[in-house]
Amino acid sequence: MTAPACVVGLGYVGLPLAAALVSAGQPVVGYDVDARRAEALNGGRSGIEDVSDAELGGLLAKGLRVTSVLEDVAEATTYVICVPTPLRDGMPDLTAVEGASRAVAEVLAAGDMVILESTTYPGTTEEVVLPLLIAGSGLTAEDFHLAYSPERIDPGNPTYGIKNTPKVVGGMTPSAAKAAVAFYEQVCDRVVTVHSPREAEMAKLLENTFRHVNIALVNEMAVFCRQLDIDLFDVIDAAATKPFGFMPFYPGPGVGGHCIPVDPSYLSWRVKKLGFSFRFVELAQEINDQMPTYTVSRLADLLNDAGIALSRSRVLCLGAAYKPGISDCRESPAVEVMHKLRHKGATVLYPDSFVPELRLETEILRSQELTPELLQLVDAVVLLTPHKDIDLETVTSHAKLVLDTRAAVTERSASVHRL
Ligand code: SAJ
Repeated sequence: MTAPACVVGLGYVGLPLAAALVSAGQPVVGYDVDARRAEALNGGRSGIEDVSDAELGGLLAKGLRVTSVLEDVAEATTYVICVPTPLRDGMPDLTAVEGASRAVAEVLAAGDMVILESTTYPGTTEEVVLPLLIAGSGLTAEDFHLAYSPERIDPGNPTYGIKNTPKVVGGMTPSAAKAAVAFYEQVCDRVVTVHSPREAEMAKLLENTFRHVNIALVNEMAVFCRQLDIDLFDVIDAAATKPFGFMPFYPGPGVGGHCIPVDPSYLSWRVKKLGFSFRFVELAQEINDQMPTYTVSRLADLLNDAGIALSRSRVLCLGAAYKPGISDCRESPAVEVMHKLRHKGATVLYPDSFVPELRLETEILRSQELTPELLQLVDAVVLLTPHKDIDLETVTSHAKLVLDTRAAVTERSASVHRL
């Protein structure tokens, strides 16, 4: 009988990993500090879009159990830590990682393996996790394997999942790397070993900093291209015809989610501790952070051209989630734009079939049904998150004015304007 693996933290990273492992025949016991989360999962309620309730039911039938009682995971021999690493006051917050490491240390036994997946700054595995595991278990570093492997879950991605996304692994020792590779080869088609946990930690930060900086580049260009009367989306599509040496990124109303706006700050914080400033990240953050404001000012200009004051306008914001196809509103630029519009006195309505309701300060807004009547009622429509279920034809045929921040509308029209 294969000893179970324990996935610590059953969120958008841990649950898909647990699902892949169970489906591959690896018994899994999930550990989550939130007893209600454990109860919901054992009751077949996933709460994660990438794992349906039906799929969860199948996993439970195959023996998956989730617990918030530490002793229940003592028999595991591999512990994979998949807990959040947010920012607090602009600085890395490793509270969850430290808590998970202390918990695992209590049940860690000689010969076990611990793998950290949470995105974090280089050195965390060796300088934060390892000491906590040793202190809490009474073991030495030689008694167990420790590795880092960055999560590469892309919520809502229909093409790439755990199986076909290469997995990067860095072990504290060659034997730790070997054990981690064998573990992930159960569920990943390709596992890539790097020199140590530091290179693996840095690989993830490079991936997301690369996106962050390149999105900022086109965001900054969007502002001056507008002044030059140049359609930057057109320019990017033209540049993207070059089959080598270019990768398209597109401007937008801002950068949301819990990866791109957050991960690069983990790196810039660590670099600052060395006495350097990571200027690319700081500049990119500054540019991306001002895009919601730019979006509102662009709308104000368009309304003004139509003789309407923003402060007395009714604005329909299409899409609230931070990207299409998901319900996650964390750091969503669309929500930021709605906040700013309301602060300017505009009346804000929003349809988003993925987000039934939204708290904006003290008010709860409910998602509206996107109808021709609603489109005709408002002074402007801002297309922020183009979910596939938004009928753009209906929007462009009934709306007086559309600010399309994502160039989702391809047909040129006098009433449709781009960022
Ligand atoms: N965005 C732009 N312009 C772009 C691309 C994105 O404004 O050209 C905005 C999006 O609208 C969104 C934010 O940036 O608000 C983040 O979008 P994202 O496509 O990067 O999606 P995320 O945040 O889900 O990022 C995840 C990351 N995956 C992991 O960290 C494991 C990232 O590494 C992936 O590259 C990304 O998915 C992906 O490729 O979809």
